Amino acid sequence: MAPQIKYTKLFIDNQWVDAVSGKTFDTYSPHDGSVIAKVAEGDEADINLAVAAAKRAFHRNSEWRLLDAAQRGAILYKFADLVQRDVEYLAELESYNNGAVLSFSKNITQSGVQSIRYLASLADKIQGDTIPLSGEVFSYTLKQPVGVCGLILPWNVPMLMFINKVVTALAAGCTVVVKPAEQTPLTALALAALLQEAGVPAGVVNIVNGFGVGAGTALTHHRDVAKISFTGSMEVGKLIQQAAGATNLKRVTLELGGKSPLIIMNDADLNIAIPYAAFGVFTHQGQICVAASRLYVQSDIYDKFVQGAVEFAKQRTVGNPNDPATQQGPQIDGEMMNKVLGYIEKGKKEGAKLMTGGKRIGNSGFYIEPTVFADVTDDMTIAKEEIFGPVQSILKFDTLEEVIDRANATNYGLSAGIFTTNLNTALQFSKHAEAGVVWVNTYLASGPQAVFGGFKDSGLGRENGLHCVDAYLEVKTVTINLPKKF
Ligand code: TXE
Repeated sequence: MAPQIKYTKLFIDNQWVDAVSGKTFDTYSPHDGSVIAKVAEGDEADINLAVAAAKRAFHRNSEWRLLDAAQRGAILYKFADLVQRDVEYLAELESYNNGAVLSFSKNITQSGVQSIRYLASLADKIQGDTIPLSGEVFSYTLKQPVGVCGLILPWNVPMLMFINKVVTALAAGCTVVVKPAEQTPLTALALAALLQEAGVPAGVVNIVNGFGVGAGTALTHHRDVAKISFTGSMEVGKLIQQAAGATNLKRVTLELGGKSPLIIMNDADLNIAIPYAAFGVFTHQGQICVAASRLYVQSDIYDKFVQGAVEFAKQRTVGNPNDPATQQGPQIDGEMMNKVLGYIEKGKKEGAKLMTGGKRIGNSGFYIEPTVFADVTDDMTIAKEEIFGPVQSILKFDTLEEVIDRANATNYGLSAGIFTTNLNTALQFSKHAEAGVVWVNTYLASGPQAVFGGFKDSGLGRENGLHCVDAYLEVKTVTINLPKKF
């Protein structure tokens, strides 16, 4: 049974409101392409109202600003309890709107609860330093919330992205305007209702659904927005940095795409390397920024590995994300499905060997067969561009030296992995991989405690980890004249 959709309006100043224009847009089920709700479509006028509410809520005398840091944390812990209470419903709603397999959504929602608790715990640990300045002065630093933050979300893991960005910003003491992805507005709205129930004061969290050009651009160009945190495509990330530069030098955190290399050495244990390599690229239909989309296999084991990878891909069950037996659901929408199918065609045309898959499944919903290409070379489009689909591209290499250079020969730098039983090889690769995250004999292992973010064009700044609130803080040095040094 489809989960109930309770919220479809904009959430501004703790009120559910229609868009100023009165416009709505359709949101769809990726399973069959049907319209599941009409959602209020915000644009510049609504962003202006939301930013004004967030600015009021950030005033030095506001209820939010006057809370003790520990009280801020307590509200966020309450939010975690409410997400835990509704974990089944939220996971179902997420799957309904973005096509993620239900078991995946359940895991993600549950880890979201863990993330909220971790981030909530940081609220009362924000502290400055005392500074040994020369002369008869006393000097110290204050760390203060940066102000109103614009948080722009993607559609692939909308709830976890909401939690990571919103709870970090709130732990720091900021107020926020969230622009969910146009494909997946529903869980952000459900989470906003839970934040209100947890006791977050009016105006601290505002949600404006809408499109990138419109709501998104209004937010990134608004002078009263002090910071933008964005997860999405590299192209839009660069536009956001430009908007920040063209307006008020907003602080910017960007988590962009990847073209992550996974290296399989001759000495790897193939019983774990083959399943992990598949898990790394096929999880969530390949729609994850750290997807292991360039799989480099050393020459001695290449043929055996390709055979194993193909068998593995063929066994994957694709179908309705709500069916517990399903391992792979649909792509998010028709546009993304066609983009992935276009990459598959390019792979064939440019000479990669299609070993299995390659086609759309049925003509309802946006399903694609788990696809494996062998004999891929570095110059092919499928080895260079982010596909964001269930496509495993296997490349051959001979030496560690060679593969480190080839793995790093990309503008992306989000993640990398290696399977080897040689410690020295693992350490060498981990040191030289140009990536913000490196996995050894595992893949996708993560959590709120682990710093996350990219080198090069994969992003700017970091999320998660003990210091993640720093990205939402300004540091102020205060120096006081002392009549006598002591
Ligand atoms: O991303 P967009 P799309 C990658 C992946 C995918 C590609 C395109 O390769 O195939 O990006 O996906 C908002 N100003 N990733 O088109 O457009 C938009 O409304 C301000 C990687 O969905 O970047 C949405 O809320 N905002 C990725 C968000 O940006 C703008 C996750 C992301 O949309 C805007 C998703 C603008 N000019 C896609 N234009 C990851 N890093 O995990 C759009 N938006």
